[in-house]
Amino acid sequence: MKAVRAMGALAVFAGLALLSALAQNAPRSTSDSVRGHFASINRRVLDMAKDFPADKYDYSLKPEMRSFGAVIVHIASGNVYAAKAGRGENVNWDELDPKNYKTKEEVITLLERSISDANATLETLPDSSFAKSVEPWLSVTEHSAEHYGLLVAYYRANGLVPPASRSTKR
Ligand code: NI
Repeated sequence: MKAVRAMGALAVFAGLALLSALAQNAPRSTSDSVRGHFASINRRVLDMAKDFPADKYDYSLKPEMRSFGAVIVHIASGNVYAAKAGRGENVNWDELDPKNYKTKEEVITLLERSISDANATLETLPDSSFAKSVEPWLSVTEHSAEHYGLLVAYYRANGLVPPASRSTKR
C-alpha cells in the first residue's frame, strides 16, 4: 500500500514536471507577444533618448538624414498613430514636426507622452482582440525597431556604446 502510494506520488510529480516543461515550450500568446514587443521597443528607445548627450541631438550620419532628435520624434509619431488607430479611429499617420521639439527635454517629454497614450489604448483592448488583428501594433513596433537600429549606428559613430549593449560588458 505504501509502495502504491509512493508510486502515485511519483506519477503526480512526473505529471507536474511534464506540465511545467510544456508550459516553458508553449509559444507566447499573440496578446503577450504584441504587448511585450511594443513595450520593449519603446523602453529601449526611451533609454536611448534619455541617455544620448544633449549636445549630440543634432547629429546625423549624413546631412540628408534625420538628426538623432528627429528620429525620436519620428518614432513618437508612430506611437501617436497607434494610440488613435488602436482605438479603431480611421486615422492617417500625422508626422510630428521635429522643429517643434527643440531640446532634449522636449523630445523626451513628447516620447514619454506618446508611449503612455499608446499604452492607454493598448490597455483598453481585450487579449482576444489580437486574434482578429495585431494592427496597428505590429506595424508600429516594426517601424520603431527599424529606426532603433539606425540610432544604434548613431551611437557607434560617436564612439558611444548603446545602452542595451552595456550590461554584457560588465
Ligand atoms: Ni520611418
